[in-house]
Amino acid sequence: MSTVYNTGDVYDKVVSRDPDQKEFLQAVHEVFESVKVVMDRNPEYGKAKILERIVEPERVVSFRVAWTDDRGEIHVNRGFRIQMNSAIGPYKGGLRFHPSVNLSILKFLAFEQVFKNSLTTLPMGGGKGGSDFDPKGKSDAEVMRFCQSFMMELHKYIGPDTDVPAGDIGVGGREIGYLFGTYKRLKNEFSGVLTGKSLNWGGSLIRPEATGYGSVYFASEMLATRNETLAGKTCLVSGSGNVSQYTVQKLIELGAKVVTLSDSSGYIYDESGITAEKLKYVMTLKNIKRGRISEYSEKYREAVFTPVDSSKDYNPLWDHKADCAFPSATQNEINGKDAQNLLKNGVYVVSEGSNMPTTPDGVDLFIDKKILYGPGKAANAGGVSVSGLEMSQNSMRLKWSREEVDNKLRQIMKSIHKSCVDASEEYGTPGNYVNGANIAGFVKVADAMLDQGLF
Ligand code: NDP
Ligand code: 2IT
Repeated sequence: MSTVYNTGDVYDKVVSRDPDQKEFLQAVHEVFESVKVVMDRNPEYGKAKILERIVEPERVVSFRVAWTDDRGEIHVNRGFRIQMNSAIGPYKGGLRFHPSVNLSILKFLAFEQVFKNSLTTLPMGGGKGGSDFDPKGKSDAEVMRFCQSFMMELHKYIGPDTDVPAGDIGVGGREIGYLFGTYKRLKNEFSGVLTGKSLNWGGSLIRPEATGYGSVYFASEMLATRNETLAGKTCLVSGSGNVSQYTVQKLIELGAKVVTLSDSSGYIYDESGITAEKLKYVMTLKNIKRGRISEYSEKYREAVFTPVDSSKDYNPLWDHKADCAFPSATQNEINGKDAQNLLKNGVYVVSEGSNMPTTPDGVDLFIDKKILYGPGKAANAGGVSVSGLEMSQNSMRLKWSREEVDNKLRQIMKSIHKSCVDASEEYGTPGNYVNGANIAGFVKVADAMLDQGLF
């Protein structure tokens, strides 16, 4: 079939506009590679310049966040909100507080979010925001003052039918509480403007668990295509925050054995397996004491802690015998060498809890070897899905039970899995969940953009 539209030219233009935004370019490149065939089959998308429009945020807000620490010293951080695409619903996506936050990272996350949210079956557009503020080592009062200052500006741009932020790295229940309290005061309105709220003031049951549980449900769906389950499988999990904790919880429940966890200082390897009791310790350590994962091996002597060694070109966490890997920390945490190590060690299931954790050479290896590889925008969509369900409950002013929300989450993950499988088959690359997720997510948004005229 002749190419009626040159995706490569559009990509080159994106590069020439923002040559330094490497994470954003990485995310765009992968989606463009997948949807080339869709552009070939649907000339109307090319004519409407869907790709040129979809890479350009509808709006980018950047603002100063000034706040005082407990000693009265003034600090200035940067705040952002990327309102990427509202074709199928209000902008929706998390806020990340981490010193590495910049426009490239937030644009990549917002871009991924557009396709992820489209896959969820719920009416949500894509957005992302955050700050280069580092919550580590800050007191609750400092975090509160920062969140108040951040929302003083952000509130002008969001709303329950406009843009609904939630958590991401460095933003959990505590931060959502401070942000919500400030929004409520500024607008004199109690609404579903944020998700991830606490249970007694508008939050949904299962939202804290949703990303981790969803990533495990996605892995189960992939394994079911080979008539297998997670029972008895050995699993590597990275990170030790929200996503990792509930990934481990669900894996234990399903009879799998988890042997690793990490944070930015290093990782623990516990060959005997992380039990429910050990996980409870990790939750207290991380969520209440805000300690380091190295403390795990001080408490449980059977575990070995390995500090980060930046002179190594691979992460030893991914170099252990296992069946499954659940990267759940951050972007580009599995490079080509790590991917090789995973394959060498027998890993044949990778379900991405974090966003874009695998570098492009790693992705290519997983696809070449035909392992069960679930990319983040499909595998970690459970979090935003239950955020969508939180929005529904807020609008209806009622509350669903734990079972109801968990069943809906399972159904959504099943449906995302099916969409990926169907799209990958329809477009000639069966079993390739990367193409499946990108294509299925893209087509729905592209069609909505066509319907709504030029914007
Ligand atoms: P948390 O802040 O709860 O935990 C993040 C974990 O990852 C911590 O253990 C942290 O270690 C580690 N980490 C963060 N940055 C780095 C880094 N640069 N190098 C090494 N380790 C790092 O965040 P979440 O669990 O919410 O998010 C984890 C991932 O999941 C992110 O990629 C996020 O985008 C993605 N995600 C989250 C969703 C959610 O609902 N929360 C939904 C979908 C995806 P340390 O404490 O030392 O910084
Ligand atoms: O990356 C993600 O999907 C999230 N951080 C969750 C977004 C949300 O709105 O719940």
